Amino acid sequence: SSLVIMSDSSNLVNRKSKKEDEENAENEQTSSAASAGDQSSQRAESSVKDNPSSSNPSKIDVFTSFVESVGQSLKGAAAEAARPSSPLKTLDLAGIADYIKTRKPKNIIVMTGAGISTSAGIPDFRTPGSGLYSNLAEYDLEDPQDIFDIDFFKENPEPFFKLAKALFPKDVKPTPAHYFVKLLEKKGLLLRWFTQNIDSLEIRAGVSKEKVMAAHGSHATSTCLKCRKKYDLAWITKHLDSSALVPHCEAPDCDGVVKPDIIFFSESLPRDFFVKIVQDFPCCDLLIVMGTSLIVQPFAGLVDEVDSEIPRLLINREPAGPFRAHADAARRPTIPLEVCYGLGIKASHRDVFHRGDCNEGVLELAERLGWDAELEQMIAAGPPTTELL
Ligand code: CNA
Repeated sequence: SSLVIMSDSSNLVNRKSKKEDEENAENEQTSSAASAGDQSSQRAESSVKDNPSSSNPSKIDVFTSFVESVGQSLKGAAAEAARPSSPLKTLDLAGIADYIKTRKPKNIIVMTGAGISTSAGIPDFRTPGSGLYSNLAEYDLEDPQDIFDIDFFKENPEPFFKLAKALFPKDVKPTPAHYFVKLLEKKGLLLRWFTQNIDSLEIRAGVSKEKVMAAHGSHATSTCLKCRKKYDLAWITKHLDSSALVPHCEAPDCDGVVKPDIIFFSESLPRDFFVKIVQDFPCCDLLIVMGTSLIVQPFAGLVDEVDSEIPRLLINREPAGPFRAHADAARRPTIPLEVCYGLGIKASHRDVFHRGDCNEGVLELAERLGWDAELEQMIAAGPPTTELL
């Protein structure tokens, strides 16, 4: 992936991995071979029709339909052979639980977004009504995304700091979904947790710092945009509580604006993020995605970095990214797979979309795995640390 800066894009559905392109190329070869077969059957048909010695049209029809049906069977068999067999018995949480129990993946990658923290009281961006983008009227912005745009921030930081009070609430607690990922780590199954969130709840849930890749930074520290002096969370929180809305640097003769170390649109992502992608994704043996609209790039594109045979699970209130195709195909169960392929709706053999709340989803998965008592114990015990990233 050559994407480096953070951006909001809605063309993810059209983004295809190299592997998928290769698969499609194979499918195209298969279908062109099949259509070559069609052409030869057409040639056979026309040569029979052109033959003046042919006196019985009904025999020609029988022969033509025979050739066509053979062509169709060959085409179907080729498509069947080209379709990889599923690593999952069923495309649901039961199938994922069975995969974990029987195939014993040890390099699980988890990808999360703001939806994993909404039950902790932190609004997400895009949920209609409660999401931050639905509640920006008071900020008088032309585009809601301006509030997280670095160039806009440099000119007018006030809207961001007004919103920061809602984004950085005090005393937030990790959710059951956060503890589920901690449980994966405890069981030695977590390779990495790639998060878009800036709330540090991954660390509060007790997950080791080296297991967490905070792709969009964290509000745990802040930096003066002028002299680069660093400030901690206590310092910025004190400012957010004070009447002076925009925090200014306290270094002598500086007075620069101090910005929390979260990545804004058009800013580069941490170098470590790209290092971790290259290190981790080729080894991933199960991808679990939760609480994200998979719109912000380059993060959203990571779902395509796992091998094409690796199962991918999305737990979310709505379908997102490549899981949309899966949800579409499920809604039209009467359409045969080949027709789905023809429409560009690629029914997946390894994607599971569980529509619903993240907490409810992980609790069901934990129950199916026989981990529910352990998970409930962790939730009841509460955050094991007050540490941040
Ligand atoms: P988003 O675009 O707002 O999408 C959130 C997704 O989660 C939506 O598809 C919702 O339907 C879904 N959702 C919301 N609540 C739940 C729930 N309880 N259970 C299941 N699904 C739910 O947010 P993304 O994370 O995709 O966008 C990336 C942005 C959001 C990143 O840059 C973040 O920094 C930013 N953000 C982070 C936080 C945080 O740190 N908690 C809060 C708000 C925004």
